[in-house]
Amino acid sequence: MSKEPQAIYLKDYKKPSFAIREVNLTFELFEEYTIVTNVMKFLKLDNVQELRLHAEELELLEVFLDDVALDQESYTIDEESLSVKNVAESFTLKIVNKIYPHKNTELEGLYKSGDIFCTQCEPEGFRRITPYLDRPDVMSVFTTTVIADKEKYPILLSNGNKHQCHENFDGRHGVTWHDPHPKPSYLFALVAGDLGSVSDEFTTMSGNKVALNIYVDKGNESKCSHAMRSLKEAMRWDEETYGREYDLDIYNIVAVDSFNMGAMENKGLNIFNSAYVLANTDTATDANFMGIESVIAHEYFHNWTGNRITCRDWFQLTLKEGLTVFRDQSFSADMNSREVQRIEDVKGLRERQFVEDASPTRHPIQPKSYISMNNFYTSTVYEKGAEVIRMMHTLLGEEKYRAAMDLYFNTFDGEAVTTGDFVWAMEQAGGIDLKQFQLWYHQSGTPRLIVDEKFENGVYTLMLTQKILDDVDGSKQAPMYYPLKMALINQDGALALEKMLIVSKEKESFSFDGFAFKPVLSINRDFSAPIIIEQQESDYAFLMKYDTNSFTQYEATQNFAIETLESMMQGSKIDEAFVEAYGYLLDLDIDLSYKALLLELPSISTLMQRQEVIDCQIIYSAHEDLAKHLADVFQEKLLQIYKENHNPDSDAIDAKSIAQRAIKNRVLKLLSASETKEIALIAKEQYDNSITMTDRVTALDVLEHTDEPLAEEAFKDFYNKYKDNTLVMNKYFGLLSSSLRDDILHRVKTLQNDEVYDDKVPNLVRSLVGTFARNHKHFHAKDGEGYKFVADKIVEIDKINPQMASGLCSTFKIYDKMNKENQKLMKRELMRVISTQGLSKNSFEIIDKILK
Ligand code: 0A1
Ligand code: ZN
Repeated sequence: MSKEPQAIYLKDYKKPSFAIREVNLTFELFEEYTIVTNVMKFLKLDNVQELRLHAEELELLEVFLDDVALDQESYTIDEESLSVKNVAESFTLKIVNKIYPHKNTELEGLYKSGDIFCTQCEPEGFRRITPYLDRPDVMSVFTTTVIADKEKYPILLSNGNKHQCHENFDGRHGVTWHDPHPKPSYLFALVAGDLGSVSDEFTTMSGNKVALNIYVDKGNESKCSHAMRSLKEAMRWDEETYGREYDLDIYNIVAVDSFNMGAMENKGLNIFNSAYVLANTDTATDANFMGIESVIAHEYFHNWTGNRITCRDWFQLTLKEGLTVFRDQSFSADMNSREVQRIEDVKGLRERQFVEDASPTRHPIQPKSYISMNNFYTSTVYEKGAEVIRMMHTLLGEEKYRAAMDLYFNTFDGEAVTTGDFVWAMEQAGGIDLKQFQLWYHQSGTPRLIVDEKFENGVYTLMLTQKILDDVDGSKQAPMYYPLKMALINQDGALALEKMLIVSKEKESFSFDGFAFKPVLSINRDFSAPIIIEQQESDYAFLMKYDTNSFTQYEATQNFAIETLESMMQGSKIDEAFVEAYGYLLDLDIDLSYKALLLELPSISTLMQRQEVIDCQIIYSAHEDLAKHLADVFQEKLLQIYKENHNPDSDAIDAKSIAQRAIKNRVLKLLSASETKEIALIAKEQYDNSITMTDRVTALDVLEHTDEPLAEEAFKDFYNKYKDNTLVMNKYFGLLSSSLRDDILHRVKTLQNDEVYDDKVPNLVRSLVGTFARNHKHFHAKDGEGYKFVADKIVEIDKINPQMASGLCSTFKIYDKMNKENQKLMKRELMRVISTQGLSKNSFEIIDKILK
């Protein structure tokens, strides 16, 4: 790199010197370029002479200050900005500039996804469209006119309400949109295309009618009904749960195929990765349906938590993201099974966030500095951020939490605020001091709690010690404050007491008396705090039977399996007590989705996280041995569960049908560990006859791991059926690159040449290369070829789309926990990538942290 990229610090935050009272934008879209005319009304807020606007990769055509054309001496341009000298107290600036959307492969700013013009402005994409004060604390009223060829782009959209249509003589037309709600530039959006659409209507609680439209590629209209249903449910839920209603006449959603993330909450015009809109049972799995419901709701909920009240600066990102994730998780829990939702949320947190929090890229949910803000759309900011909101919800209780949210909305509506402002509202309405609690915003790493017990003279004492971690830079951190739900269960299985403790000191103990025998502890019920419990001893088999909390019952099952696997990794034989307990689970008559979770063995990644020095090979072999043993011992029962729940003719997506598919596919996967022809044939039959994508995907996965010729036949069939459907092809690539078979790297390399694959489409990169980099067996192969392949892809993709490339860099973040041999191989590749000429600041930032 020529010059090391510079970090930006929260401590350097300064208020803006100018306000933009209104902005009027005109976009003239052409195939080869776009002309943007930007008229802004400024107001000076403090005593400065110069206005400095953000501007990146823009071709400036004209600048007018209060209608007078400026000569080149009156302003200066550099790589990041446009500065205008000697400006008055209030003035109008008109800027005309040219951009090239069809060459924009970064997918930030205005770009083309296939034939559709679309935008992505969060966090700093707007400055790649036109010069602006591109920071979230500058909020303005936008009026936007989009002009384009009428035949090619009949649909022209922007934020707010439709204001006016314009007909031109030359085959071009235009539409003007007006958004009355002041907003920061990151919420700006524009779409132009020849799109199909599905429409509906929603009447808000105060009787306003809102037009709902989902725009998709023509031919996909029939795949929008689940998204539309989810949107209406979300709108109703936010009214009922938070008293918040929608505030424009129209709510538009547009699905595009090339998108860096899941979706974006632009005011009144959400832009979505098509993977989170389009679904029918032939092409989408049950998990996809759930994902759509949650992302549609997430973006809708942002209208209040993000758009009406936004972030003062990007360090406050968790203000809107943690809160909105908590809201979408609560919504999904209300729509589906509360117990399953909680376990799924925690699983996700541990798989992604705990790994990040143990790595050199760890950061507090409110980071202190960044080089590229794009790198901070992390699981920490989102998922740990949601856990922090959830803890406040737990501490306050439902009623006070709702009062605190009302106070937050009433106090800060229309403003750009900080996480401190949010906590203030929680403290005021909750009547609680959250000073120590606020450390959750500023400290990194997953807190650990060492749990010891004592039982004497009928008194049970719980002794807790917080293990305080240092920050990444070695600085000391302090003990945390959190709610810890616990229960004590009598030896006969009866619940003796249930309590919420407040943990706040480095060392503290809690005593409970009146016990004839030592009770069994159930700790961190509902996962009330996002911490790691270190317990010397526990009776997991007992808790699997008697714990009344669905989360800790699940936890006991996982912990028992982990204990069993870890002793196998040390050379012990399989613990038959675990096998017996697993058999007990098989017989339970409980909700089948929950049962499917109980029967799942801990993931490879869970076991990796617990190793001091990681060696994947030992984990894989213990995992395979245990699965095979369970499959052999319980074959008959598993087959019976499979048969009872296999309904090949049903593609219903109600809770019961989804649960039946979940349990059936769980036992099929477990049975496949025995690698018998019989199971392969069952999977093949499931592939051939089922009518849902959920069943087909599991069948393919099982075949891939059990029977090469049958797998080949099924995959060929799948390819031929779906090669024209990119969303389904993502599954195809994902299945093949997650395979544990020996020749995988070679196959992944070959798949890059498939006519469907394209390095420019983020979903495809994620499903082929991203999945491979998470295939621990092959990524960490001892010949270093896995690392080399991913490093080569990082270098290639970094030139096209730095945000995608830095996502791939993150897969190296367990570098410092790997064994010496793997570390050496990883280092070689990381050094090669970081010394690449012209490497983006996105990739630089991640690799630099890993290597430090
Ligand atoms: N705010 C969106 C996520 C998002 C962030 C950045 C993007 O591009 C760089 C795109 C989307 C959300 O939370 O849904
Ligand atoms: Zn969000």
